[in-house]
Amino acid sequence: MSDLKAKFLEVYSVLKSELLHDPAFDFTDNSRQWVERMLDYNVPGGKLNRGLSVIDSYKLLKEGGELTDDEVFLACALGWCVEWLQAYFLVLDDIMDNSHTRRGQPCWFRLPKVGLIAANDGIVLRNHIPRIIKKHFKGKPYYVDLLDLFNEVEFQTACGQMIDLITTIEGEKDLAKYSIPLHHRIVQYKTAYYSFYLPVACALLMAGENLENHTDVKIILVEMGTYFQVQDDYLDCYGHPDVIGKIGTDIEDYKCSWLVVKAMELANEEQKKLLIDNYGKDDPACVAKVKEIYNAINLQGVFEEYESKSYEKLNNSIEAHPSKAVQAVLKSFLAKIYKRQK
Ligand code: GPP
Ligand code: MG
Ligand code: MG
Ligand code: MG
Repeated sequence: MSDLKAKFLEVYSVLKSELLHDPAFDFTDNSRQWVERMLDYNVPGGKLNRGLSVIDSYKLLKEGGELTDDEVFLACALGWCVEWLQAYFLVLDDIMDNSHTRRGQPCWFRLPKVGLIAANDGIVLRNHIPRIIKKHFKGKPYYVDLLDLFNEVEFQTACGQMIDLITTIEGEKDLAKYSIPLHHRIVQYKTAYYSFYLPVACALLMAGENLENHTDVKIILVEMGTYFQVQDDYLDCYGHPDVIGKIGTDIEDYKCSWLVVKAMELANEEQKKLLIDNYGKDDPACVAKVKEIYNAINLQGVFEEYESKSYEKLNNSIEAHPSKAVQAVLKSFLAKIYKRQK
């Protein structure tokens, strides 16, 4: 494990312990144990890319100067706020998507003792973020901007999740309405802002920057986030559950996935009809039929081409950016996700 990751995990324990002794609530042993178990199950078990990116980005923005212990702690705390946000979204997303596993274990709501208590746990996770920020950032000149950033990004994500869900409404199922512009709109909001823009925006605020001066960075990060969610859609079908830690449900859920949009573009009339008849059914035979068509039109090859084109395009946008420090932040991000398998 890298030193940075070890340090990051150390800060998790500090934040957890503070939350478990939050004076605003009169914890009993039982309720404290519940929160601790809920946090350990849902917060630290992922790749931690989003959280670690806050620290990486902050370092790069400081252009090589050593960070003080205090700066490292604060960057880690903000990184954890992003991970807490992610945990909150995933706990609720898994209920909404009727998923089975996450990060190699049953989804939290699938545990017999948990069930729909998970919905409230999601709310608790969400409320931990302003508590962490208040404890460690109140009094900083960027405190209000930080709270505002998290609120803004959460709102955009919730709206993205809403359109992801309402496009699948039973009775209005029409694959012909699934298009690249619709897909782009969904993934920009549901994934890109919180996964890509938010960590860098946190680092920019910590570095004393005004976010209004960085809309060019935001545009590139949102494009990168779109590419990341196309990979997620691809891995939902073609990733190995043991590697990605989750079992795909997009076909069953009638999701406006990049794969089905491309499939509808490339399929012949007969294949289109088969897609229409089999997509969105919770039946392994129907799912297998959809995957058969995906293979027949070589969607994997189409994805690989999309992947290298996106990489090239993003790289060009990054190299056109005037700041070398910002370029370094964006390049390190892109390198982390290019051709990812999980
Ligand atoms: C990813 O979609 C999007 C989210 C996790 C945002 C959820 C937002 C909420 C407001 C709950 P996905 O369903 O494709 O992710 P995964 O494949 O990991 O389930
Ligand atoms: Mg979802
Ligand atoms: Mg999901
Ligand atoms: Mg997915």
